[in-house]
Amino acid sequence: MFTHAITRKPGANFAMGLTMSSLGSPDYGLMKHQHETYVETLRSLGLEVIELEALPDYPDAHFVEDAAVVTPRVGIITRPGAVARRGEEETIAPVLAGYRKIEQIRPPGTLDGGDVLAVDNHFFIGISHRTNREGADQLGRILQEHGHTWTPVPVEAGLHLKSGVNDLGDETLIITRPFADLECFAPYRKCVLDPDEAYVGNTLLINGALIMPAGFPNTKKKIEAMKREIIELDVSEARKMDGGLTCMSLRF
Ligand code: CIR
Repeated sequence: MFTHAITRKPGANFAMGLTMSSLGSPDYGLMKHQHETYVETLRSLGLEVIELEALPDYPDAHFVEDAAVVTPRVGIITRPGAVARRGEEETIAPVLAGYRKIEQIRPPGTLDGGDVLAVDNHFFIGISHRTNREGADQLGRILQEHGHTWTPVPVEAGLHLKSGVNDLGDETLIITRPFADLECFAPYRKCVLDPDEAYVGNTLLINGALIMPAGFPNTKKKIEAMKREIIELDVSEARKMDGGLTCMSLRF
């Protein structure tokens, strides 16, 4: 059960952040509104939300998920793979220190929290353009010291591991086809995404309720069959900046 979340308000310059998407330029007013709705949704699911102020020097800083990994036993401050984002993590450390013993990823390791998927006590760590093998190994060692297990996963497409695979509960994953074919995910049941709905791979499970991006009817139908509570949120503006539902909070 999650009881807390850390979020950060998007800054007025959030459109200056990194993006590979070609969905057009995002709108600040709409982003603010969508982010507020997101925070309200987390609160409505019983979480105490610690909302941090925007960081003008870091236009991607509202994607707080990348700055830390939190387990029931430990909080790990990352070392973001994108140089432009390095420094965001230092602002999360003092906040998380109020809730968890803190560990840290050190150079030459790089790691983005978006590459870390927890399924119960097991952690899948993506090796991507942002997370290198050294960063994954460091995180793996820390997790093991705290009684968790882990597996490295190659991320060949998309920004992060969690851009394409997330936990739906009951040993079921929502997953894109390339990830579904990997041996490490063989033990799980799978909701495999149609290629044109791959963005729903970034779906967020909070205490049994599933928050999914709005506008993906085929996947919604598949998930409805699982009898989950579904909350659809419009995250169009975060998507234009390569972000989504998991990226905008740290849950613990
Ligand atoms: C970036 O490229 O770093 C941001 N524009 C998007 C980060 C998304 N974070 C995530 O998926 N965990």
